[in-house]
Amino acid sequence: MKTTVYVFLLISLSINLHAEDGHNLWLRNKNTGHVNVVCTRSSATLTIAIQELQQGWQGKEGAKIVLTLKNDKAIRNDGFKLSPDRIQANTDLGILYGVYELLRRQQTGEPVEEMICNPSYEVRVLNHWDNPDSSIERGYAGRSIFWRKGDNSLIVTDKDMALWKEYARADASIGINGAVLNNVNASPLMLSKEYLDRVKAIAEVLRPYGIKTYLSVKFSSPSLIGKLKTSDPLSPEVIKWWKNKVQEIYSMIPDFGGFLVKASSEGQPGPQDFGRTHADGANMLADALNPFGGIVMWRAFVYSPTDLDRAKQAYTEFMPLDGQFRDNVIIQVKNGPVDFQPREPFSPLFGAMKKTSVMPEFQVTQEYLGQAIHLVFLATMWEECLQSETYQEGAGSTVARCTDGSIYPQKHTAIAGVSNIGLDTNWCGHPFAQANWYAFGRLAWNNSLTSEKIADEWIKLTFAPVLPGQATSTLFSTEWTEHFLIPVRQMMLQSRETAVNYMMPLGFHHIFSANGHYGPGPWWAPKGMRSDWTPPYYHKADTNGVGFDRTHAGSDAVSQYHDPLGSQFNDLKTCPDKYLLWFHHLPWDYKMKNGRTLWDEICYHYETGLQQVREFQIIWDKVESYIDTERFTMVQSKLRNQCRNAQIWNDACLLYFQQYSRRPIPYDIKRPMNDLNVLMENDMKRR
Ligand code: GCV
Repeated sequence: MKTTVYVFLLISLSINLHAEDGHNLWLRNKNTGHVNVVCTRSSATLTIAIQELQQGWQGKEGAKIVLTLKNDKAIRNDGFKLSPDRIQANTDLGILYGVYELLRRQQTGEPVEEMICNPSYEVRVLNHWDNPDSSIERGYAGRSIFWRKGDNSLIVTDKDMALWKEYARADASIGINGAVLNNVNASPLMLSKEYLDRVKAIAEVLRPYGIKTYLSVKFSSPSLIGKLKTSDPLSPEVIKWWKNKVQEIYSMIPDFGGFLVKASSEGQPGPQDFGRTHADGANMLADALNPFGGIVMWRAFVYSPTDLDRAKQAYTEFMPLDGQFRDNVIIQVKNGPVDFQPREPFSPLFGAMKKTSVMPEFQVTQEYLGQAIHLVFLATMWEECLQSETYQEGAGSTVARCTDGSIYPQKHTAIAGVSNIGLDTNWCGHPFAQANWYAFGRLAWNNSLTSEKIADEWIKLTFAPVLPGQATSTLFSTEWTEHFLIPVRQMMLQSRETAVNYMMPLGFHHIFSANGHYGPGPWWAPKGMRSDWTPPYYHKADTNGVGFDRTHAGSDAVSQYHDPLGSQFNDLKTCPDKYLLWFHHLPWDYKMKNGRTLWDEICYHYETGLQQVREFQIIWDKVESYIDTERFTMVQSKLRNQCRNAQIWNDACLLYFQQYSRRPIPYDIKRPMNDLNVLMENDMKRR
């Protein structure tokens, strides 16, 4: 009998493993029955909430769900109270979030219990690095969904609106409530009337889903489009120009969220061009936005071409300004002190400023992590950052708690993710890159979620077979769990450490080739290039050793961390291996804690990374019968590509550093397959 049921299930599964192009993301599941929704209020958001319940209901047939808008002090912002037959919230959006939570629980087989669910951050925003010509900086999934190239590029079509609606729904389903529509390397065009008209149209589609629109602004806009002689933030005419511009925006988009600013960084204009500080610049914009409730997200990604350790610069520039920012300014800080590397210690700006609001910026797009080719699940990296102990107010002062208002009150709390979406049918290029969009939203909503839980949910929602009329959770058989869910989840959870192993183990960082940030280039240093844009600046390899000395005896970056952490990083005995070459310059024969030499340990890490991706191929091939051919072959082919690239990383780094270590690659490790001179020659053609 058991066998018959099993065979029947397998047959029905295979019938239903129809091709999926990934466009429906984690929102593939349909209702399996009817639900009676009772809601006495009406609004565009509540209409969506009711529709979602009806279209996705997988609970008891004919059950009744009451949606109640009632103030409750225990519910914060757009949080909600969930029980099996009721969703209560202070706002319409809270109701919608409650609906998505309820449906997710039904579809993933989690019980629906009495619970209050509040967001960790008030603002949970995606940063789209999209340009007006529709290209996307560091985008690997096609062109922009917001901006188009060519004639009539600003005309809003039905197709545009349909796509924006799908985007808004996906965001809302995971709790994202903001979208910065354009690149931080901002075009001044974005503030012109024509572009603002399109922003207005986008805002209207996103609004019912609770997504506020924000814009990145170019600091020199008053001169560039306002034709003023200066953009000095203290000049009365500049102040007036921004006030008028902000007023114009709010007259078109009453719930506009505010500005994101990259200033005095990587060639972008900023207050320092006029001898002013970041606080002068940010406050001027904040004052213009304040009457309308808007905020300024002012980025701390700043570094100048000096000899000073780049990892120290943001802290050095911003710490003296603590307490000088308006309370509607939030300093947006990348997770690490350099730049979204495969692994960095957390930025010391978290847990440093006590009188200034600070928000984390994560990169969802995989600029430095294999782009849309490598399978790398980033939740583990973000979890590592959020759970890092800063010791700001003693033990328990994690990055998460230092940014969500738990340690110091902040008027606004926020978190940003640099988006990985584009016009590709599956939105993200790689089917597994969708998991990073999903993970960002889930962590922004609840910064204490584990990567394992997020991966589990995402796999169930994204890959579970869809059988008409059958609740998804009933299909999680032991067979499916053991042979699909567990190995795929394990692969995802391992994948970031694997990438670190074959790219930059033991604290190596920024040893990418050229500006493409994909392959290895530890040698890359074209003549005349700023040294802090070249890998040798970061690895400092020579025949004596390797690594960046950031101890008290070196650049002293360790002093930017609170003790005991600063001392732990400073001391070789306590510095975690994963940050060794980030903080220390060591001889090649340095004895690791496990007894190996540093050189051997480096070699074993590269080898391990390479072998781990080869394992991923096997794991994936084994799950073939559980998923549709379209997504299976796409991932299979990308994994092949990832393996080839991991081999190149392995060969390039071992052969390049061997020139300095002058030691053999351990004999139990497979030999490189590529010649160093060929790899270098090809790479040096790039810029
Ligand atoms: C938007 C890195 C990227 C740049 C990016 C910059 C930033 O340097 O390579 O493309 O520019 O970060 O975050 O501003």
